[in-house]
Amino acid sequence: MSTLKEKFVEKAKTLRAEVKDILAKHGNMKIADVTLAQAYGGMRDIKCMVWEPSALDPVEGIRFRGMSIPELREALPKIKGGEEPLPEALFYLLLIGEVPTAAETAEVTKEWRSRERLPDHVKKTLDALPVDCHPMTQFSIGINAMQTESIFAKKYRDGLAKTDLWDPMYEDSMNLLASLPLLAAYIYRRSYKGGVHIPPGPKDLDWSANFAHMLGYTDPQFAELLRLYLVLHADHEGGNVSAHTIHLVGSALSDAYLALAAGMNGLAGPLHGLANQEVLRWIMAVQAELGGGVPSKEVLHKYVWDTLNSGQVVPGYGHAVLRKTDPRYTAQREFALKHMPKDELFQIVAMLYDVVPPVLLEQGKAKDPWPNVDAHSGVLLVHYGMKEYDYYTVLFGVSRAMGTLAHLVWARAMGMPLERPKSVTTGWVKKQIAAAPPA
Ligand code: AMX
Repeated sequence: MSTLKEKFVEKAKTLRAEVKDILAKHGNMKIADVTLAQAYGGMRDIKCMVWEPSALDPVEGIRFRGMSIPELREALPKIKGGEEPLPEALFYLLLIGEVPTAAETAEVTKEWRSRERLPDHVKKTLDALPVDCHPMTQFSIGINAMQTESIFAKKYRDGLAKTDLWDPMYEDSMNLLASLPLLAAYIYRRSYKGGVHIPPGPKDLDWSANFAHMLGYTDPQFAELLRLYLVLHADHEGGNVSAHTIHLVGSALSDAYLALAAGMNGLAGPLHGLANQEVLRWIMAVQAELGGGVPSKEVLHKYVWDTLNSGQVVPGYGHAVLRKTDPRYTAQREFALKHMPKDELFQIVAMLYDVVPPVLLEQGKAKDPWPNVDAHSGVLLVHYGMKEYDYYTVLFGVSRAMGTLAHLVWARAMGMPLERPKSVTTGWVKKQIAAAPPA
């Protein structure tokens, strides 16, 4: 058994016992009251699910197993001479709750590289789609097509005990994580590079370097960017659309492939992960209007107001939970300042940071006027030549698989039940109001 799996078995045993004890002693403790505004308003802030890999603070931003983004960038193992953490190390942290050593990280890299596989029928399924089919649609279909490989589905059919279901979920998750870069690269090359595919590289390449290689990018700095990108987008606690969907679908004992594909359909929404492509499209539109170059702050100010006045949202700004600049934005800004300070698009993104929040505050609707993760990622990718912004959410999806699959393995290990909240009708609401004592 690998170190990762062995450690997981140990940790799961402890947490199962702890939670059993907590529920026996405090199961009736109230942790949330739900208002009508919350029931009608997208369930904001209702504490009603458990998610171990990460937690989101409205002001501080995300913490992966208690660690902030700057802490992670410092502490997680890197490649020799590299500056950005290895996503494999982050996955270890998300699953186990401990920072891995370089050797433990290398073991994950080796395991993922040995498990990578894209079955022929998945390629044929993708090839049957129009070449201009949105990459996220291809990604979701591709993951569903890979479900033929599910060990969980086979074991369940054979009659596996509930307590053992985490094991095939772990195996599926490891196989999926190993193979997602192959699927994602296949989609990129068929959509934008004439279907000229690049097979996986030498086995000593780490997960991100191999992904960069299959996408067709040879600049080692692009692989560094990919490492950072894949780390930053990996998890954002359990309530966001993609994570929550993956949890919900997984709770029906659907396997990792079915659950992940469902979540990717949510990530493909413009209010969620698709915002990263929308940001680039929006920035390029203002640049095109001016015939290129960096617009003045006055021009950007008018552009932001025009966007709002036409009833659209400013992509990359605002958040359902965050109330300060997203630390994932800040990490990407630091990368840009180090590697591309003079890049024109980066300069526009930096100017938007000064222009957008005051406008959103003046408009007075958005609770969070600050940039989120999607405000910055596109310009970094364009700098290294990846201009096909329709593709960006696929990269987000490859990364998001890490946190959500770590959660699914935990969900099975903890025996988390079918999720089934209660809905009500407006008729029921009216009756409650009528029956309530006068205020
Ligand atoms: N531009 C314009 N209006 C905005 C806005 C923005 N960036 N952010 C919020 N608002 C508006 C909302 O549309 C809402 O308007 P309404 O009252 O007319 O319906 C009002 O402000 C209140 O919204 P909120 O409570 O502050 O936000 P929310 O929790 O309802 O939505 C989010 C959060 C992210 C969907 C929203 O901020 C938004 O649409 N942002 C732009 C899209 C984006 O960047 N999404 C990516 C988020 C990160 C991610 O998931 N990857």
